[in-house]
Amino acid sequence: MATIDRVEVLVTSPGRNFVTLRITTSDGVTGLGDATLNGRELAVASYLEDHVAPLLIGRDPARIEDTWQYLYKGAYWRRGPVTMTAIAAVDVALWDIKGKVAGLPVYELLGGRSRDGVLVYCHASGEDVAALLDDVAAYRERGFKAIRAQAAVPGLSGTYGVRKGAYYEPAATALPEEQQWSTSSYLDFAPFYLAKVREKFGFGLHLLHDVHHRLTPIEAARFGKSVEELRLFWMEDPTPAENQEAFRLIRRHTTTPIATGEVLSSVWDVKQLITEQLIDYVRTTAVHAGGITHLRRIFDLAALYQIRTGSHGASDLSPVTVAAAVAVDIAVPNFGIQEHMGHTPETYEVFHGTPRLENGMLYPSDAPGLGITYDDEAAARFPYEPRYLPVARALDGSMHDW
Ligand code: EZ4
Ligand code: CO
Repeated sequence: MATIDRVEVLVTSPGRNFVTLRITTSDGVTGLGDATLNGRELAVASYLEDHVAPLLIGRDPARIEDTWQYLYKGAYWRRGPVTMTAIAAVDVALWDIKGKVAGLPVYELLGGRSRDGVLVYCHASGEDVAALLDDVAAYRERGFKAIRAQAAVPGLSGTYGVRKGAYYEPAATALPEEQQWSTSSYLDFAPFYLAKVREKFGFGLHLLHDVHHRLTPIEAARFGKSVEELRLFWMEDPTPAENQEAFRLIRRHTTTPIATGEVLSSVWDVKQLITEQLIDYVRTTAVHAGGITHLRRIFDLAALYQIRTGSHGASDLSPVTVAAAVAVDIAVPNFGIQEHMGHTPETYEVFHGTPRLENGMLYPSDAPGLGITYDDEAAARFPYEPRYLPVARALDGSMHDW
């Protein structure tokens, strides 16, 4: 029996911070897992280094489920993003190893392809409506079939989701940037620009929008109702999802589909949303919700309730997570859509072999395992720097959800 011989926690910052777990077996097989928790990176690095690595040495790398249960039940303290991201990194690295040992891509181990490729949505944005429309046009030119639209709310400093340069990176400052928020300005403006997108491009593209946890249930209900005729693919995170029963109220008022779950870490965190059919798409990921093993458990529960998948895929999820996501997405029966922002050229200097993007679809690599390799020399050129996500304050100066 091969054993786990070496466990390394790799921290690098090629354009943004990434934490990666590398497990090496006694047979010399390596597996990679993403452990990046944006703005709280070193907490997960320490959890892995100080509390998980010593438990893995000497274990059988083939026993993925048992290792998952050992780390989950063994922690005693349940769930939470730091624990679930650490467990995820181990789980994904072990799936990578299992694929390499079998000589098969991970999606083959998950039952094989259910579809030819994975539909993705990209992020279009603009400082004003004209800039947003130009950005949507540019993404359509590049072949994207599904596009998320966000525009800067007039009069507010720093709206979520609006790109400044070539790449959108919200965690860009050494201390949290303070942004402004006004619910009434947003509710007046967002339906207006989403209508402009439909007016210009028609209904031949999937249109998405991220509310980013900013509204109360009744405000979210009003928003969903006001954009109903625009037939959004979804409105994302209309309210902070830790209040799962809040979605009952939104549901009573609107047929606009709802997606949520990017900040949630376990099946328990989405159980009510799924079993009461309060959402249409579940956005949990392989990195923040316990790896491939646990994500499949969530997606299988969702399938029983005709809820489809729509995993988070922002650029703070490393190319290892993109590969893990595509392996799951291509295999599960209830796939919906996959978020895809891509990464900077610096990031691709460190992570090689990311899934191929063509005509708005992602295709998994046919390499055994997940197909990602980590370039240590390149990584060493990009040392860790502290970076925080922004915070949002209402116009009276009080804290709001960012
Ligand atoms: O703000 O990943 O849908 N995507 C998102 C992201 C999140 C970031 C936070 O780290 O909401 O842009
Ligand atoms: Co989001």
